[in-house]
Amino acid sequence: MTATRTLTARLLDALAARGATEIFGIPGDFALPMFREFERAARLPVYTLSHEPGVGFAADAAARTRGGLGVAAVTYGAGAFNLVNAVACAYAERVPLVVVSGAPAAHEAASGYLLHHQVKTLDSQWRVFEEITVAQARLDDAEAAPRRIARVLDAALEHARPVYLEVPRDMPAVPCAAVPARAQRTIDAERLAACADELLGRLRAAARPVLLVGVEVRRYGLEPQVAELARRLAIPVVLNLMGQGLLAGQDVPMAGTYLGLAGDPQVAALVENSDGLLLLGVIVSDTDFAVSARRIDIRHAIHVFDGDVAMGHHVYHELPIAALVQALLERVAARAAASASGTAARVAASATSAAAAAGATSAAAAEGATVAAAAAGATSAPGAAGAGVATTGAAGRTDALVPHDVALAIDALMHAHGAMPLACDIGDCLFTAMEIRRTPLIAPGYYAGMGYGVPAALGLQVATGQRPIVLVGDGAFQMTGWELGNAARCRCDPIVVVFNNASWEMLRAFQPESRFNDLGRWDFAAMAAGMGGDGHAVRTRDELVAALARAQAKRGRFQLLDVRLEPGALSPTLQRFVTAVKRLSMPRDG
Ligand code: TPW
Ligand code: MG
Repeated sequence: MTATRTLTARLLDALAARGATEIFGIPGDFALPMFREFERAARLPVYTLSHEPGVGFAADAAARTRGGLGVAAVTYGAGAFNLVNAVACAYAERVPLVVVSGAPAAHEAASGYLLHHQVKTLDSQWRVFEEITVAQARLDDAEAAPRRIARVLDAALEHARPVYLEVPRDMPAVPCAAVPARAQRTIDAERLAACADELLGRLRAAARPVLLVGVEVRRYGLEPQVAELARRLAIPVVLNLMGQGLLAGQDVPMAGTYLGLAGDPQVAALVENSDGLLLLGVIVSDTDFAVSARRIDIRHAIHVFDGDVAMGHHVYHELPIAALVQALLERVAARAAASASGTAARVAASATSAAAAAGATSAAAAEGATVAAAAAGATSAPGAAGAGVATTGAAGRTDALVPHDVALAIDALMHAHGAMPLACDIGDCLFTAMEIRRTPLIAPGYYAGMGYGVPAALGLQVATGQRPIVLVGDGAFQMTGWELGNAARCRCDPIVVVFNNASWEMLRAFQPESRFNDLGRWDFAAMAAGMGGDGHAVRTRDELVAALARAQAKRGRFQLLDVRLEPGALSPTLQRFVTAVKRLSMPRDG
């Protein structure tokens, strides 16, 4: 019945055509007609959660992990404003999240009354979202709707950023024509060729080239291509905090994660001493780059980001990263095939010198070495991680659990049972995640908003079918942990590891004298049953290992490990991070 398809059905078709596989949402009276049409159309399943921040984080995680659009549907005012922080995070971290908000109908707007949920003017909400989205449309005209929907959804994918659609409540069921398919952008072939040639020229001229792979590579679905490019270039490959987990499924030698002074010194030397640093889709933020011992000379760096390619003082505008990677692959492959002394071989030769300059044995030798091993100053390969749980212990340490034990135990679990994706919150759990060996990870590593982990895990599992491990602090769990009560309805059974230190420990680390960072000791293990899961209180390393194994074996209910940590026990990575930040950004305090 194509002729009578509604505006909502057309919107759902367009979302599905651009990769969306579900909607997360919470209705309200301005959104009820839209949600009714969601149900009638039965085009994409709707997962309702408890609080709009959770809706936003779940939809964001669905987009991050599956690729394509994530969709968050909310009501006007109270619902949409509750979503603002999650959309801001998606904007900052480049996630194509579609906000679909109900809204008053045109005749209501003309009534002269103040409408409930209205803040200042009826457009206040629009203006707030204008600041944190790259395209907006109000679907108040059935004839214009298909074009507007296409423009907005295509912008989300093109920029990998959130967009905003407002659906007045008299519109969801009106008949509507189909939304045009995604338009292919034309790219200036000459500019692309010039850029790719110049980029390779700079890499070839560098004695110590390094490839730092960033989140855009994931957002544009380029991990296989970039992995192939990295293999052909044969230069050291590193990630940063925000990009942790990238290329996890790819067969690429990885030198490690760049965290400035907080991370592996060899990786830091590699990046900071590079005279040909290719920042491919990297969000260059203070989290990793400001805690460096040596300022990175950005004039020597090549920064591919947000549609632009900057090399020194030279910028190529409007070159999508996908096209650039393709152009590079074409060039490197052709020359490598044509001559043994082509680009790949020459770049490979310089890679060896880069590694030597940095004091590393070779990029290839770093392959397989875990971040955990690097952080612990150990040399164990992943295969030894299991043994590490039982035997690793800092000198003089008691049996009390420390965050790094969680990293070791998760390494061991994955070694025994295969990789699982991580959904991580902000707090020491994120720094501890850097000590876990390569596995896919989602976390707001740059925006750094708390409350992401648990709802993101639901989004991840709904969108991909994979069972995640959540790493979350007690403070962050207090914000959004209750969304676990929706896990069963969403057919999700994450393993949730709560770093329960009765503290906002990361804040305490920066300012130890303040008592306001004390939290009560909440019994999260006891709460799990009330939300439809199983809770396990964990106090020793043996209990941790046993509880993880039990949790892994039990499917169908979420498993919560309430890991009781002593306040003051930090991961080695957070310890170094705090020292570095204090040294660099608060020199007078230190
Ligand atoms: C939405 C500021 C950054 S880290 C932190 C706060 C309050 C403490 C985290 O406590 P938690 O983890 O979860 O117990 P841990 O390991 O430090 O003990 N509000 C938001 N986001 C941020 N980042 C803050 C406040 C913050
Ligand atoms: Mg805490």
